Amino acid sequence: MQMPKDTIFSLEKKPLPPFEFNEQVVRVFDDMIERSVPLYRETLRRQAELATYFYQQGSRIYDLGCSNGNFGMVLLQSMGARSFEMCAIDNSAPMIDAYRKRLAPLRGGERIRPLEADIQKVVLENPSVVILNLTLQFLPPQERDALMGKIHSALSSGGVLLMTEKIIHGAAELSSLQQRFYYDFKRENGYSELEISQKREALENVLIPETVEDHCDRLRRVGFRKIDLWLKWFNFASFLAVKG
Ligand code: GEK
Repeated sequence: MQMPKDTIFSLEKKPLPPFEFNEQVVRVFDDMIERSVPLYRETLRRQAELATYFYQQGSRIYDLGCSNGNFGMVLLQSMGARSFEMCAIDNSAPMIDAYRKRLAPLRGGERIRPLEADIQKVVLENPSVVILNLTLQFLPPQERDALMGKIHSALSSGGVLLMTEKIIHGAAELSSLQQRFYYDFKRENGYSELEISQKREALENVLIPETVEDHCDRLRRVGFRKIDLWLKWFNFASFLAVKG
């Protein structure tokens, strides 16, 4: 099936509303994320392999900010016939609706349960794997420690947190260099100057990125000791953190 193309910011919008995960975004989400996040599919594929490796039988996987379920689809492939339980959470009703529709025809899809909820409020029950992809960045910075602390204390011993974030660099010059390569990447993927600048403006104060050091400091602060930055592309970083 042809994926609907993301043209949300192709015409000038005045005033420009802040970005939100509404029905319009959900309809074009796969095209948007693939053209906006470098190495998106590669990251999900390796995370699914890591999740399969770290998953402890009888425990749960949580995908926090699961959107329409792209991680879940790859996880089903990676797990094969193995039994597992995943709770996939997002507070956008149209995202969860799209996820449920996608799962319904899949054999073994009942191993995943999509849930419309706020990741800051849910109780995490017995997780050995937590996925947090491109979602912490949408929480107010002062509320991030609480979520990460909750994840660390809920994880079983030997459990893993897999997290991807858009980042900035602490040195202004290197931050601009990262931005430059990122906007080139978006141009290469067919986004116009207007689309790039309107999306940037719509995300201002909605998506607040931090540095790699900020993330590692927080991971340590909440109790993680084994931390790896396993993938980095200019202003995108994927971490894994194992609970000792
Ligand atoms: C992927 N992980 O495809 N509670 C629940 N969900 C939230 C909250 C919250 N407090 N805040 C934001 N979200 C996915 C991509 S997208 C990233 C994640 C992007 C949800 C929000 O509704 C959206 O679906 C998701 O977090 C962020 O790998 O599109 O840039």
